[in-house]
Amino acid sequence: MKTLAFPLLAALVALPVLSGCDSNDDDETTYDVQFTALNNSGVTGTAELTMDDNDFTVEIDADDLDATVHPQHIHGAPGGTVTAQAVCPTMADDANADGFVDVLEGLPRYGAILLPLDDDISTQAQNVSGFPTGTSIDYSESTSVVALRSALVKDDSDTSDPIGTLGADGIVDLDDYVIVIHGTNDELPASVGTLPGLPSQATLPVACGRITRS
Ligand SMILES: [Cu+2]
Repeated sequence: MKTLAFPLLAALVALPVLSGCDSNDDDETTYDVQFTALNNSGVTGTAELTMDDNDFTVEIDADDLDATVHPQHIHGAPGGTVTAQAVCPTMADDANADGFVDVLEGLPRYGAILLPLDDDISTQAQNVSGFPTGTSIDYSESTSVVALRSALVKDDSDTSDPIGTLGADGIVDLDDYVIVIHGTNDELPASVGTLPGLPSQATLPVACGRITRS
């Protein structure tokens, strides 16, 4: 009993010291995003992403949105037509020349959804009611780096859906990915493309910004 108890006690004493070491922010990486309006939305905003040894945090501030739900994602999962860096689309990507760069026309530029920025960023599952709603976004969510890695670093189990992964050998470095904010109240012509089962108003990109390491 004595031999069993002593290592346990030693481990308990050592634990706070170890966790104290782990929580230092020496390895913190910060990324900045400057949003550009898309589809004449007038949306302005910025985002900051931070990653240290333990935690991953996303903060988004945006204004001049329409009063509706705003799905927002980190885009840029490799595969499909994105082979190197994700970029924000421009009006030059309006393939059918209807005056809108819709969510499908943007995909070749920004790639698949990597991470929905809803109320739980530890998983790729989308919780629509967890997306920001209204004319401004004041968003902050965190998760552990361990959870983020397990969500993203794996092979894509369904390459036909709009959500992609980093692959089993992938590295979580968000430099050169983008954040896209969607959702408008504008009346849109039927020519505006969308994802299966979703109205085009919900998916129309209204702002996009490149994630750039500070
Ligand atoms: Cu998106």
